[in-house]
Amino acid sequence: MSFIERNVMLTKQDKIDIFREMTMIRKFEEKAAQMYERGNIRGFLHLYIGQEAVASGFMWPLRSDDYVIGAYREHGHALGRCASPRAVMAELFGKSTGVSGGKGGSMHLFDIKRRFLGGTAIVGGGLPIAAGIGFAITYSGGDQICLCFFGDGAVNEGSFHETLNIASLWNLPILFVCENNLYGMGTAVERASAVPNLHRRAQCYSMAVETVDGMDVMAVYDMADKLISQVRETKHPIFVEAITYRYRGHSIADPGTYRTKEEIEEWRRRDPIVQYGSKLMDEGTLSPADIEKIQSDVASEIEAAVKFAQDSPLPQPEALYHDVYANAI
Ligand SMILES: Cc1ncc(C[n+]2csc(CCOP(=O)(O)OP(=O)(O)O)c2C)c(N)n1
Repeated sequence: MSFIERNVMLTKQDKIDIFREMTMIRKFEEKAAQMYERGNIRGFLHLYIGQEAVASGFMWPLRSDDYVIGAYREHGHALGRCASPRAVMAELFGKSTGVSGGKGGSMHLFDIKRRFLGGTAIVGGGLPIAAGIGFAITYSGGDQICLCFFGDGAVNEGSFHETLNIASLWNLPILFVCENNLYGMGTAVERASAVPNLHRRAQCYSMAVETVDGMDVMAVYDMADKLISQVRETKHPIFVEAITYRYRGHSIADPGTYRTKEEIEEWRRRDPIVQYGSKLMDEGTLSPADIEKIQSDVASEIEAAVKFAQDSPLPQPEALYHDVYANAI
């Protein structure tokens, strides 16, 4: 996992690292589900399985001083932004060594060193925060951008419309990424949105809009590389809709009976990691043995993360009074 500068062609090692990162996100989540079932993780747990190409493809072209904000399905974003799997797992376990000191849990991952300014449990809640970050960048004369992830459900929230309006009016350097996984809890997009082509909802705020196949990591990377530099240069926001799919239910408690097995199978056939792995094998970047080795190395790293989380202490009661106020960015 690393940051690269824009317009640098992906090297062979970058491509391998992207594959490794997507594998890490997938296996980390599978392990988190298991840990939840064993009672090591409490509260809510929203899995990102199926959407890995969006997190990896969008974050790979970012600079280390750019900002990222997620929503509540944000384990993949935190890991893609280079947060350590140990610190993310410890956060899920509610331990003091977690990215948010064990006080946030699954929906409130936060890593200031990597400028990952959090998940948020409120649908659409990250958008106004992104506007604040964008304004702070502009006000301080910086050339960073803010990458803001949210789900299709957020497009029906007032905060979405207020944020896009002000971001366009004030020329805030934000790339809005809607991860359209076709459902908000159990409700299909076309049953919730009068205009189901969600990018059209953003068009009326006078900004460029794009759509991308969120199951194809290289398509996402190319789009992200282009749009991130465009936002950086023009200081004007852009909206992109990534069409993707979550294989699991809305949260771990949701059996997902509102979708047919056939529909899920259809999307699984386009699995972003399998597709990308085949492409890398076809072009000779990876062999089947390399893929197996990556998978087993990642599995060992995750086992170590679980052990670290298990062995870590719970936060002390006085931690309640820490991290209440922060310095301005
Ligand atoms: C303001 C607000 N309304 C309702 C909820 C309850 N809620 C939690 S998740 C969710 C669905 C959101 O779906 P989407 O934004 O598409 O994200 P996805 O689950 O697809 O990642 C809802 C309605 C909430 N957390 N916040």
